[in-house]
Amino acid sequence: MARKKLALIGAGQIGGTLAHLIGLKELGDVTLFDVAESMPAGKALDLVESSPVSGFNAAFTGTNDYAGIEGADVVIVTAGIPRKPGMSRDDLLNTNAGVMKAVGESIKRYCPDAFVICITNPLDAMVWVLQQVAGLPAQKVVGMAGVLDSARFRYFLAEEFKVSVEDVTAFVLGGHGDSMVPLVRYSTVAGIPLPDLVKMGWTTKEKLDSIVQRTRDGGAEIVSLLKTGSAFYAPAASAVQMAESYLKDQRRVLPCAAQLTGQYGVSGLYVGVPTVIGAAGVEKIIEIELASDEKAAFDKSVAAVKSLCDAVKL
Ligand code: A3D
Repeated sequence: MARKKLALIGAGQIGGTLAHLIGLKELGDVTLFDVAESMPAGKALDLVESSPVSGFNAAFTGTNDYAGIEGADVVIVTAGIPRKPGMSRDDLLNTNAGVMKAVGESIKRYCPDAFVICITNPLDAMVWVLQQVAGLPAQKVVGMAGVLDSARFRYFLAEEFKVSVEDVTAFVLGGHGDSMVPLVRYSTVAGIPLPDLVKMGWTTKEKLDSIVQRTRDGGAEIVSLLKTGSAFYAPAASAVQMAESYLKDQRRVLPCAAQLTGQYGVSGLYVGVPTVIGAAGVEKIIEIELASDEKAAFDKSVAAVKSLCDAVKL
């Protein structure tokens, strides 16, 4: 069986880490695309030179030509610019929307059957632009944010309870930003919901509230420590989990930014919700019941996503 092909558009911090993880997991051959001259070729060569040591079989190519993504089975998009001093949020929004336009047109031209995962910020608006421009079915275009936000929530909870991260499940809904909605009621330790753990004396409501807030601020916490750039190891691992679920038809239940068609009372926008990712892409959007305070927080988050999309000028 021929190897699958994964195209990474943007070969920066996340792009390089994605390529390394994909190689180590032998998910397929990798093409790194970037506008920075020769840089993706340099990363590709460095990565393939690690393969004899790490013991994996995968081809890596780096290119500045979009034709290199031809026939890709999976495309992961991190291309874009970070906010620079003096730049407004709207400036960033429209600069990166322009990048998504070029990326989307190239996907449409070279690999219209691909499963596309967007990571570029502001995430919920960028994945929305990308899907429209590429013209791919919405179930083949998703945004990565929920897996990362949930992973942060899970790690903080595991630390609090002194249990393995593997035994903590957590859900974070809504847009990727200050208004994300970590769902305490649906988060568990080995199936025991967090409110029950408060009753059992394992933690307090105040401690859980501060963990929820730390989860919301998770991206900013890393940015302030790194001084330059933003998180890349955990974002890359999260997108690789989504790609793997698609390529291996694992049907993992993963929170992703998916296009809603009436679920949760929302239509046409991309918002973080629990999904099932399998060979057909987003095979199911899971609509869980929300309590009135959770619904209010979700609606506030959706309003923030909508205002970003309204500000996009293509
Ligand atoms: P960085 O290391 O700057 O990589 C971005 C790459 O995009 C650079 O190599 C650029 O040369 C390249 N680029 C710029 N313009 C274009 C273009 N027109 N076409 C192709 N490539 C281009 O950033 P990063 O890898 O750290 O982060 C990438 C993106 O992910 C940023 O938008 C971050 O804000 C975002 N991000 C999202 C999350 C989420 O959870 C959603 C988390 C972390 C980072």
